[in-house]
Amino acid sequence: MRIDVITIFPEYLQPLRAALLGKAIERGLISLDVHDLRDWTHDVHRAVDDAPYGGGPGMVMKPQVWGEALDAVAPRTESDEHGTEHGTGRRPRLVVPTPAGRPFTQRCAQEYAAEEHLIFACGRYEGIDQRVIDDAARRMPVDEVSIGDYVLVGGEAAVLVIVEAFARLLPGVLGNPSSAAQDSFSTALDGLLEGPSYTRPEVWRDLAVPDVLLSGNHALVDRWRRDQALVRTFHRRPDLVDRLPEEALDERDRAL
Ligand code: 6GU
Repeated sequence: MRIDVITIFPEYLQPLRAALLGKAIERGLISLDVHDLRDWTHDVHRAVDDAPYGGGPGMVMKPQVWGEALDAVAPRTESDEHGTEHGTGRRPRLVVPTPAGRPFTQRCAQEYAAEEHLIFACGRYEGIDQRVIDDAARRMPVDEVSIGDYVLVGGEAAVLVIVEAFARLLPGVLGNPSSAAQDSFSTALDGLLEGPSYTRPEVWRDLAVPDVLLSGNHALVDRWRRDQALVRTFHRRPDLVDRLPEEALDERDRAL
């Protein structure tokens, strides 16, 4: 998979080259290019922002600079100019992190893991001139996404989060692929939160591991884990329980 990130703080994306993702890059599973937005400015000040039309606080990122940057990173194709059918090459998807975006979820992570080429456009200040997004949407799929109900200074930290979320789903990135299959929000868990985990020793600071986990009875262990997932989700994320499809709960679940 190819990943491009456009930002005014390229050094902020360095953590993507560390640890698990760094390994995936070294092994050629992911190619990562981080671009400095200011490379596409033409003035001595290398300005990327300007005052908002209509007034108000903050600055807005200029469309001309972003337009050139996106043209360079996602070159226009024949079909963009002539409206002809696309060849075999799939269009990249443009992802714009913004607190005003649609919620980024595990489902989005799964969708991104199936893409060939993702481009991340990191905005700062009050955001990017909307025409940049509208223009890009004329030739590629564009997602404006938020990673939660809080405001960050810029999209960079969100890109770290989003890339980490989908990259671990790529074949060969995780050492043990079944760990992703059993995650919180996974289909195996019906979208519930994962329950607690334990390892040795059996008793630690007076706290014992639940007996059932030592029983060797796999059916009982599975049932217990399911109960724990339900109880935890009910307490911490009642919204997730409400959204469960009727058939996701068996009689035993409903009794809890
Ligand atoms: Cl994706 N970007 C910014 N700047 N702030 C956010 C966010 C994204 N998600 C939540 N807050």
